[in-house]
Amino acid sequence: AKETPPEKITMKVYDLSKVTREELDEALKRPSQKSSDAIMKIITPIIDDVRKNGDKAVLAYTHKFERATSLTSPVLKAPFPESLMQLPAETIKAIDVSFENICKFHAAQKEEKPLQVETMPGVICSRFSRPIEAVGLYVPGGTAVLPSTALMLGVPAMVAGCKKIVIASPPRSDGSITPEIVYVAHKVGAESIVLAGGAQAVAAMAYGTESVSKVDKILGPGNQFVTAAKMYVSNDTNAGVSIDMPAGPSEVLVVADKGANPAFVASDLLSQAEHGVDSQVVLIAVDLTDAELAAIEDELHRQAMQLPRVDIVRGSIAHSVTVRVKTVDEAMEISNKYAPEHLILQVKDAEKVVDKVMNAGSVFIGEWTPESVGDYSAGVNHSLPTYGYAKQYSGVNLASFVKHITSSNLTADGLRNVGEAVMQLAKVEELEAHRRAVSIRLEHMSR
Ligand code: HSO
Ligand code: ZN
Repeated sequence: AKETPPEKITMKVYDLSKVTREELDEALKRPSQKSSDAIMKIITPIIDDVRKNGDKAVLAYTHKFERATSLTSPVLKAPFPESLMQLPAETIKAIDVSFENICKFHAAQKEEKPLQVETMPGVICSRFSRPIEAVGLYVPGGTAVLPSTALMLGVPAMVAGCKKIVIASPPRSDGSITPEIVYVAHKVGAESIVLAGGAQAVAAMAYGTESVSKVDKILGPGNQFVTAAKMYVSNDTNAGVSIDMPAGPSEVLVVADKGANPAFVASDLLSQAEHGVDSQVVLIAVDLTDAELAAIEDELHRQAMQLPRVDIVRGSIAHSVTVRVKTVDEAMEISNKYAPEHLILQVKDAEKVVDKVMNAGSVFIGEWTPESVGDYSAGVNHSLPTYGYAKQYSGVNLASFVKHITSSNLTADGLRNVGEAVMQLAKVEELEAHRRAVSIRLEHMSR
């Protein structure tokens, strides 16, 4: 019997000159997320339980959700035994190379010296940074092991000088943690690994338990439960914890013109599509003929069929789109409105097009720069704003692990120079003690 050929894996095509703005907006909508009310109802009791019952509760959830029933402690403290990081030499080498590059790029983000400005003679304002003391880094489990995420969060935390680095990641059902993650934890000098995932891991780090250290900030991607839990704890003043940014499914937007190699374009689209069924990939085809677009579509199908994760790809490609435009300017207008997590420019003079990028998490320039180099090893961070949040958020960077403190330092002359303005505004606000804090000093000087 003849097998029916598999259904062609292909993206829906829109032509900018033939659709209305509304139709285009609708086509480029991110796949909708489950209602946050439903998620909140699930995570709130878990968070409460962990806050009240500490380790016991964390363990119980790990036994239940990860089926890791053999686990007797939710935490692995440093120093981590060598036996837990046995890895092939080529994996060690790959992690080491990536570690070095991420180190270099993030170390370069350090401010050399405090910023200092004399706003008026004798009025000196400064700004300096200090590391956040304790950080919690969430490394998702799920359909793929992600040691690269441990690197992307751990290395900048280490470079920033955070004293306590706690890594949380769901264990495998035998209770163990992937050796790659343990090796990265060891390299960045993590204090501990919390063997838990989901809302329970977030809660344990936000409030602390008998064995999990409480942290000041929680960073890292995760599913909707993790994201909702991060939102919840960051809103709880009793936790006193902040988060990096809201996280959603991963996405890429590729701008390709006639010169782009169809096989390269397809491979970039697929490397994002294989992350999860909820991932979204967008192709903006600049002035391509029907035949040129067909070449990309054929490549996409051909390469997809060879992927072990073809089923996931089918899911994500199902809600992914191609938009045909005439010019790079049109392409960039769409891209800036979409605000992609990753933007790949496979166009002529790609470097020049970067000037037109207004909203994007990270940009990959030219045909020799696939997104995967940034995902792993180039040195840039892969923890980036998704879901359109690239309009207002930066990806994880050195600044994510520090806070800025300002200082003012006035001489007597400085106070003479600025005092009038201060006293007048204090008067307007009817805050007499404020006014006097200046006048008392000015009088003292003239005595
Ligand atoms: N593209 C993902 C990061 C990743 N890729 C991890 C492979 N492993 C989100 O930026
Ligand atoms: Zn990726």
